[in-house]
Amino acid sequence: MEKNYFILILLLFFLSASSHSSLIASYSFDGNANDSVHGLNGTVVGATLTQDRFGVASKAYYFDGNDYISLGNPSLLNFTTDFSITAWIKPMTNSETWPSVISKWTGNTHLETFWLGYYQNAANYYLGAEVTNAGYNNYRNTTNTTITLGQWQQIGVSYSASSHWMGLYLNGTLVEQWLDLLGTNIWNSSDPVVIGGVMKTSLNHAFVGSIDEIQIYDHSFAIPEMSSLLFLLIGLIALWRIAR
Ligand SMILES: [Ca+2]
Ligand SMILES: [Ca+2]
Repeated sequence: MEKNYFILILLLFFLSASSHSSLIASYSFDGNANDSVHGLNGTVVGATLTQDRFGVASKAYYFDGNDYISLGNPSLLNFTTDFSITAWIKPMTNSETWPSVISKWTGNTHLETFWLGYYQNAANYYLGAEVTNAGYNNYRNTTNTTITLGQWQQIGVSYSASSHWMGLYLNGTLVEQWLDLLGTNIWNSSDPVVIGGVMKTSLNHAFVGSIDEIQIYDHSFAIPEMSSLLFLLIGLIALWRIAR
């Protein structure tokens, strides 16, 4: 009886663990803008190959303020509930208030389906992200954590519709999070996902600097990991009880 219970718990744990290994697209930018997961290859418009964070040539892209890489509008990137994005960036001096690392426009004025970038206020550079749900625009930026110009750093955003949660990450650490996002399903559009700006009728919020290693997931980081840990804990307790 206890053995069957333990096997069930192990099964649930592995199902839970496997359900959030859903990397949708990965761009190493090692010589091109191809996606190694689903072939959602980017179209490079003006961006040029540059050194990555290890100083290796032609393994990242540089954007000079009017460049972008379009991923088009593949259905795999039409997120409805949860998503996460990470990217390495080396931002440079930019007169734009909200330089955009990756985004998708809703087709309506200031509303982005999703957006990851930073906010410049005086000489401070706050990490920022946005998700627009039907009827509700959710923009957040960090208030304590800042990013640094002229230096490589990894940034990330993770969003869960069911938890109304969004978290911002810097160098692998969750630095600020919110549990008060409004609305449920993401307001999607037929506009393209763009790296290095927001494509409206023309390029807006252009990024200046280098971008590398973009990874896009169709799940939220925090919530599934918590449930996996819970299953792992229950599994370990079951194992302990059997061993006793
Ligand atoms: Ca690279
Ligand atoms: Ca250019």
